[in-house]
Amino acid sequence: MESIARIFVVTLALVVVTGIAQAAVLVEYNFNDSTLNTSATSPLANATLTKDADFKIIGQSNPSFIGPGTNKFLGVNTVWPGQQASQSRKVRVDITAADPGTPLNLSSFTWNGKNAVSEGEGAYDYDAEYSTDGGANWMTLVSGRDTTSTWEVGTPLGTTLTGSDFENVQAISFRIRMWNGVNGKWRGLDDIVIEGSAIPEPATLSLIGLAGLVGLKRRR
Ligand SMILES: [Ca+2]
Repeated sequence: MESIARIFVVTLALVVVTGIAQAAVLVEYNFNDSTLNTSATSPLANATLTKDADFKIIGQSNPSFIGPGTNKFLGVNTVWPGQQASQSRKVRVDITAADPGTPLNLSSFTWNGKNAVSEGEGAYDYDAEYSTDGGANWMTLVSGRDTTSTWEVGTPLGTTLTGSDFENVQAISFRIRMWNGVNGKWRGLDDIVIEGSAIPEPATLSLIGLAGLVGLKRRR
C-alpha cells in the first residue's frame, strides 16, 4: 500500500508541476524599423502579422510614446473626415502552435494605441476580435474608447483570455481596429503581445507518470 501511495503522490505532483507552467510571451510585435516583425517570438508559437495597406512604420520623437523601449510604431498618417468612421482598417495576427503535439493555453492579448493631436493626444474608438476558423467569423474580445492623453506609454489595452476557445489552441487569429479618431492626425499601435503557455497532451502526462512509476520500482 505504501508504494501505491507514493506512486500516486509522485504522479499527482508531476501533473501539478506541469499544469502550472508560467505564462510567457508567445508573440510580441514591437515595431522598430522597416521590418514589420521585430518581435520576440516564442519557440512555442509561430505568428504572422497582416495589415491594411495604409499602415506603415512611423517614427516618434519620444522613444517611449507608444511602445516601450523603441522609437517606432505601426500607424496610419493623417486620417481625414471621410475616413473617420471606418472600422475596416485593421491589423491582424495569426498564431499557431509551433509543435502540433504541444497546443497552447492563451492567457492575454494586449497592445498600446494612440491618436495624436498636435502636441497631445486624442480619443478614438477601438476593438479587438478573435477568430477560431481562420477569419471566417470574428467574435468581439474587448471594445472601448481610448482617452489616454499623456506623452507616455499608457496602460496597455486588451484583455485576459479565458474560456475554452483559448485552451488547447492549435491556431487562432486576432485583429485590432481603430476608428472615430481626430481629423488629420495619425493613429497608431505598438507592442502587440500574446501571452500563454504550452501544455503537454494527456499522452505526455501519462508518460511522465509512467516514468515516475518506473523510477520508483527501480529504487526499491
Ligand atoms: Ca515600437
